[in-house]
Parts: sequence; C-alpha cells; structure tokens
Amino acid sequence: MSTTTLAQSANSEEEIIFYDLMCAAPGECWAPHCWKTRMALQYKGVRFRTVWVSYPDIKSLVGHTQPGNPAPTLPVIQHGATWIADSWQILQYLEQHFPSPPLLLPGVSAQTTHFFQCYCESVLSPPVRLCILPKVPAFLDDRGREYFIRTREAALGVSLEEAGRGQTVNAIRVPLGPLAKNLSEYGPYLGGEQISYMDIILLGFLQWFDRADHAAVQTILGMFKSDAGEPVREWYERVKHLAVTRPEAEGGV
Ligand SMILES: N[C@@H](CCC(=O)N[C@@H](CS)C(=O)NCC(=O)O)C(=O)O
Repeated sequence: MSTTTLAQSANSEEEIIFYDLMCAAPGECWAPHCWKTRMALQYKGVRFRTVWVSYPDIKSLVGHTQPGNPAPTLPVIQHGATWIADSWQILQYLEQHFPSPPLLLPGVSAQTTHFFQCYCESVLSPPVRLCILPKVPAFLDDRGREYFIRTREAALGVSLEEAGRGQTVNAIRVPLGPLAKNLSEYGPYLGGEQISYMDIILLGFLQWFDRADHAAVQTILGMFKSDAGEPVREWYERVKHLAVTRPEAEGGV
C-alpha cells in the first residue's frame, strides 16, 4: 500500500484527529488495523478525537493521503497539518512524538516488530479471515454493509457465504503455535516483560474476530493447554484491558 506523511509541522500539544472505521453501533471500534492505532493512542495517553468514517466515504475523506491507491484504507491520523496513513507509519510517528510509554521496546528492534505484524497479517489471520468475513455485514452500518459485500465478493469471485463454507477457526492452530510457545517460554507478553506493540497487533486481530464471532475467539484462546496452563488465554486476560473504546461525544461522517 502506498502511504504518505503530508507536511511536517505539528506540535505535540495539538489534538490528534483519528479517522476510524464506523460500524452500526455508534462509537464502537471493530476493524483490526484501526484497533492498533486506537490502542496505541490510548496506551500513550495521547489526546485525540475520533472521526468515524463509513467504508464508502474513506476515499473522499482521506484518499489524498494515499495517492495512487484506488482503495485507500484506514486508519489515518491528522496532527495539525500532518496527515499520516497506515497503522505502521502512524506507530512510528507516535513513537517519535509521544515516546513515553514506548511501544517499540529497546530490546526488540522495530524490524522484528514489523516482521511480527507481517506474520500476523499474512500467515496468522488469513486462515480465520474466511470464517469471519461472512459475519461482518451483520454489524456494519447500512452504507458500509453494501460496500463491504460488493467489494469483498468482487475480490473473492464468490459470495461471502460460499467463501466461508467449510472453513473453521481450527486452521489458526498451526500459525498460532509459535506464538503460544513464545509466550510460554518468554512471556508474560509477546515482547517479554513489558507490553509492546506486538501485543497490540495480535490483540487487534482477536478483537476483530471477537466482534464477528465471540465463540470462535474462545476456541482460539483454548487451543494450547499444558500442565503450566493456557498461555494464549492467560496472555489475553493480561492485555484485553487495552482494547477499550473511549466514549466520545462526536458522531461520524
Ligand atoms: N496496512 C494497512 C491496512 C489497513 C486496512 O486494510 N484497513 C481496512 C480497515 S481495517 C480498510 O480501511 N479497508 C478499506 C477497504 O477495504 O476499502 C494498515 O495497517 O493501516
């Protein structure tokens, strides 16, 4: 995806405007990449205000931040005259302008965290994605629902229901295995002793799955059991407080 940081002149005191993806429930975050940005902003205690955006409005509102991309994406933030698209670029910006508390820990290189994000996006999430996609329209706003079904079915070449047929969350067991092992041996967090952006990345995906299918996430959390406990479930219990949507007064677009 092409990403851009437009202008470079915000001061850290200025409120950040966060463009997040709307669903039918007002003020509810649900989309995995937007969750990452929301959790990062909240963890760092950054002052921000959300503009909730329906799928078909993304292009007109923030398309200028992603030139050449016919289907621009959220999250996007605006800080003074500076616009930043893409959750990873946003994280870099927040680490630079709001360094405390850090989400990129000194002992874990940014490159390693980026690799972890790529792993979650390309290896961990796809097996569950087809189970989850048919359940997303049910909680979207009307215009978002129409857009979602039309664009996803065009990309898949079949209906969402057909794409989901026969798929089960058990397909995540193999790609989740290394994370469970890592948590058992090096936890309590994915980056070791402290919460880091790696926890936020995995939690963002699980929040999305949970919004679509709560029972599926309970199955995922219970996949790894040993005499020492359930490492993934125990980790989830430790970090789930990060995934709250702070109530705000303003509405969407
Ligand atoms: N790599 C991007 C991916 C962002 C992304 O795919 N966002 C989804 C919402 S979670 C989106 O805006 N999709 C718009 C569309 O599909 O038209 C990031 O991490 O920011």
